[in-house]
Amino acid sequence: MNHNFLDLVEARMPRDPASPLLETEDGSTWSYGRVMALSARLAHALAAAGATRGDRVAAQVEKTPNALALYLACLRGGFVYLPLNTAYQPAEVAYFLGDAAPAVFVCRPESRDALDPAIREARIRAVFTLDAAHGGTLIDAADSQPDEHPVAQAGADDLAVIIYTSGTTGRSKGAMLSHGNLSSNGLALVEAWQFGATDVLLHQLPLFHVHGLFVANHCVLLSGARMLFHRKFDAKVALASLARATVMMGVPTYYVRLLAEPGFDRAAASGVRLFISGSAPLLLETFREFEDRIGQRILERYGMSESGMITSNPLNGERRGGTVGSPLPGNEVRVAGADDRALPAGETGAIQIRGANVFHGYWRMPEKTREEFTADGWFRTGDVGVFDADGYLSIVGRAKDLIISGGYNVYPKEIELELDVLPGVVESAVVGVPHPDFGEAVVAVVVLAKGAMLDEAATIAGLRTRLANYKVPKRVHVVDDLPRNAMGKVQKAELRKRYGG
Ligand code: MLC
Ligand code: AMP
Repeated sequence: MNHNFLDLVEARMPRDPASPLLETEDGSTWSYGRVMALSARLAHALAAAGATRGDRVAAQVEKTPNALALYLACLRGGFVYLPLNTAYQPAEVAYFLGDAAPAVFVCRPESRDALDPAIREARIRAVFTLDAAHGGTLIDAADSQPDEHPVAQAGADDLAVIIYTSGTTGRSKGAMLSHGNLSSNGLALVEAWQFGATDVLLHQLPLFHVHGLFVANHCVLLSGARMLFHRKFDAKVALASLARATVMMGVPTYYVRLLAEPGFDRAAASGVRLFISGSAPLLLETFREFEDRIGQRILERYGMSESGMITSNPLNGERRGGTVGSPLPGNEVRVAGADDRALPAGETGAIQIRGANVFHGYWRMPEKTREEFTADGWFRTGDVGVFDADGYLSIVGRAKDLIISGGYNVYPKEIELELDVLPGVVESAVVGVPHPDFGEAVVAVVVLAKGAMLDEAATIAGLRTRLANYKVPKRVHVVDDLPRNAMGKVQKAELRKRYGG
């Protein structure tokens, strides 16, 4: 049996290759057959460029049907896909290329020059471009290739994708996901949310993280459905598109922005059977306002890069605001105490998970991987939660020092390391403060050497050249001292309180 995730997709795809898979904003339709044929040509082109089974293929490209086909091409060829956020700056990309050592790198034509030092340093064998339209050297290389390519044989544990997630030490870790991980989670979601061939998903999420790449695409691909495939989220475009959609997925910011549109009402949403939110906490306030205005409850679910989706509110039962529902099939969740033993409902503890969806460790970090699993094999999510008596899980905090801004994760340590090397900075602390649009916003607090000065705007501008835009602090405050507890640890809660206004 072939456990390649694409084999499962092909087995469940509509019989007629002319069936539509996606429609872009300019109205062009891509059928299943067209995307699959392109993925075959791309798989040939990647192999011709030297990629072999298990090699990494890294991509930092705009969201286009070509980018989706590139992902599928990697599955098809047995290559390991490594997607990168388009906001990453060259210094960040250099780390990923150095760490993952891909055989092939695909980038945007306009960033090719800026990335050249990183590409050379990582000694990448083949570099291609993909643009925001339908061109690029990768397409040129694929054009003359055959439309068919077998799906590479894969075991359930064979690596399919590496997703980098930032680390508490400041170094990003590559979460290794297997074909079995993708299949089990994809099937669980199709079942839980009852995706079918008549569904039309409004897909406005970016393609380089678990939410947009897996959750959204896989629900569609495994059910023969189709999607309105938009380059990015825009509330007005979303509002105008809802009449043609049956399901929408998004991070909470999407719903906050939709609710800010006066035209967003019951009539506008009447054709949509399901609104799904995840990647960051959905405020109870947003959940309630949505229900009042639209007459539907947003379905909130919980997941992470290391495991795909973990829990979900029910499609048919009661959707409870402020909770993320109960474990998805094939997936065990426990709330554990300091001794890694399950606590009863009502008690708060560390969320730990086990199941076919859980990843196979961090790329080339066996030590780090060991630390994140308990002795009895459960993965420590770093989230803190509590089950209620009916089995609904609420996430009440995070043991990891993490900020989630507009659905993107920001690890304070990474920003602090950048701040600490600036001239005149003695030390720094980065915290997340409540933000009406992004949920949380990144704010920095720094202590300067005696007599040193800091220009806030220039500091922010400097950080923008080193860090992805969503990681850059919205404000940099200068203080005489950072508040510390008796152990000398910086009291971030105190800083959040002080700068939360
Ligand atoms: C953009 N900006 C942000 C930001 N996104 N600031 C903080 N947090 C963010 N997330 C800033 C830019 O720096 C810029 O600042 C300004 O906003 C406009 O940039 P933009 O690119 O035009 O923004 P916009 O298109 O409005 O993007 C906002 C957004 C986007 C919310 C639509 O961030 C988004 O799509 N987020 C989704 C993230 C996601 O898919 N997460 C899933 C991870 S998977 P300036 O100063 O230059 O104007 C995961 C697992 C799971 O977590 O469970 O799903
Ligand atoms: P990532 O590393 O990008 O995969 O982000 C995973 C993290 O996002 C989880 O560990 C949670 O902290 C957070 N997260 C995802 N979904 C939710 C949700 N519905 N509510 C609260 N936090 C969430």
